[in-house]
Amino acid sequence: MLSRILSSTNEGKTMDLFSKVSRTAGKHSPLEEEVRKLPVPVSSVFLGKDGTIRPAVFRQTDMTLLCKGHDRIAQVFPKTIETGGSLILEAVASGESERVTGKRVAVLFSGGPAAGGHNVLAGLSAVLGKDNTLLGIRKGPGGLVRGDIFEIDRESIHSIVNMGGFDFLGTDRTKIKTAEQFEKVKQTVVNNRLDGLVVVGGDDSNTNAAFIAEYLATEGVGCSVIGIPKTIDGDMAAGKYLPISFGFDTATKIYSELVGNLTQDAASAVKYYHFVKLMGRTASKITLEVALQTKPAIALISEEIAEKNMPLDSIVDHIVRIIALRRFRGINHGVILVPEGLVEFIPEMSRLIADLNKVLAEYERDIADLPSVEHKREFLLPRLTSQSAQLMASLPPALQEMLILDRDDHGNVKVSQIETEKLLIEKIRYRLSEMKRHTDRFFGKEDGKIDATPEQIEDFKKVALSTQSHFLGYEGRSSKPSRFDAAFTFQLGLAAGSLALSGKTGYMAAITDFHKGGRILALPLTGLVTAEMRKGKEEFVIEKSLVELFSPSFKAYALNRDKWAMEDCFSSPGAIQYWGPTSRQVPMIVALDQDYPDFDTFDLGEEKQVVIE
Ligand code: FBP
Repeated sequence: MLSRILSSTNEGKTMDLFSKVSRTAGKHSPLEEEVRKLPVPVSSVFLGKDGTIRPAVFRQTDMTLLCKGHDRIAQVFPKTIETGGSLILEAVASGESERVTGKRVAVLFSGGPAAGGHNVLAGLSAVLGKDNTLLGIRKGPGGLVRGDIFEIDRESIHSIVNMGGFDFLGTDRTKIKTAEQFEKVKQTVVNNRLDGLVVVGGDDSNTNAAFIAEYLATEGVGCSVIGIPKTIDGDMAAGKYLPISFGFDTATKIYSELVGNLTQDAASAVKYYHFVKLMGRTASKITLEVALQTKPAIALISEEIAEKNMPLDSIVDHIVRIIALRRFRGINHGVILVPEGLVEFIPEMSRLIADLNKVLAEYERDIADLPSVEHKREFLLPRLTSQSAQLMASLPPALQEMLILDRDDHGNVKVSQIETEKLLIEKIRYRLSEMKRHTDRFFGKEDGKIDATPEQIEDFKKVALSTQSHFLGYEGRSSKPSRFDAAFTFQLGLAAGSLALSGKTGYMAAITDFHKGGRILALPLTGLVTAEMRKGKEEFVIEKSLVELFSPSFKAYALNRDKWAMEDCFSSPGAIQYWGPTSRQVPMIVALDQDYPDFDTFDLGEEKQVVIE
């Protein structure tokens, strides 16, 4: 083939195209080359009088962040609370104060990738400048324990500005929990003469950061530990002080594009119901954002299902009812959004999972030694409550297997591997066939039944549900960051670097007021901690921020959903924009919940090219 092309009459032109293809290999697509050059805004608190980037100074405010059960938490983190308390800090420009020099700050990624991680490194590098050293820790907290660390040079930073992924450093999900692990962390810090450690992660990773900060302070090691809020799930947030974590905006824009395309395809082909499971682990924030952007026929919100105590059968009834009513209006297609963590919120399932977690924790060793999932199932069933055992036995074998599977290092059920969308499809098919066979049980004027004419019932009997299932998750985590995430992460890097250089410890860098210049804050990590059951035991962890049913974003969905269910009024937001009027959008849930005047213009300071001196 190659020789045929080369011998073509247009040889010169063909060679040109060939060399173009090899030049654009790897991370050098024409779009990426353009995105690398995009300017990133910098808040004035990080700018010196001469316009160069300088560390900001963090001052105490009168805003406090107090966790639930503060007194108990204070016993777990006495050192951190003694030095930092619960007061929030705010960044101000340092003016022309003396430059900090000779400091060594290391950074690691932790947990799942999220768009913008590389700009955090760019921000750290920019604020540390030539006079301090930035080091990278390979493969997450595990790398910190192993001491897998290297010096990051400026050239490398240039190559990753505005680029997606976590591949520059790598990541993992190691939970630092044993005395031996903490001792090894201390060795890494001491051996590498670290003055600062920046942990880029979600709730579990920032829990690690809080415990490391406390440990190092107790051991008298002067290394500041700073967290950065990362996760596509959006659950690492603190209301008005930190409306969202980085990565959420990019991921939801990608999912909204894809779901928007599916709504368009459903209305074009007029034959499928698309069941789309959306990542997000426990919180349904991603599902809510995508629903607001695309207007699907149904979006299940786990937090509402838990609040209403809706068993699986009621969820199935709810979906089937909408499918029937749409059919009466001549609509036999649509898109149904299912949050990844749904199973954990269905009351009977959540009881089963809690029960399983207890038994799995109690018999951890015995279960680990069993050769197959089947053996594990046989071992577990008699040890569960009779209700749980019955439910477990009634579930499809694949789902049973997923529930038995090992938890991650932090004790989370691996919900990304549970095919909830398929479970729902199976149950819905069964319910539809029941409805066709026993129409009088399901249709009629009585409460809870579907009101339909005899003709509609006859027509309903002809429904043949055609479904497609999808899982959108991993494809949203490593994309090039949206303009919002690129700006957000660069400034989080500047903030974390400033905090580390000034020796503050046990804080998380945060930004709020995305619509009016951005306010740069430092939140005490201990103010975010709560007690939670993990692997059947109570543990102190950073509290997940879930969808609140009284929030304006949920209300906006609840007010519109009946219309979206009964009509085909979807919207298709299209691909992420890097230029032009729609490139400056903020997530809808942020704009709604924080009462911004619109979604369209984030403002995070002066527009300035990233300059790494
Ligand atoms: P983080 O909270 O670590 O950012 O992870 C987010 C996430 O993408 C979840 O939405 C998902 O449940 C999980 O990671 C999947 O984990 P894994 O990459 O281990 O399959």
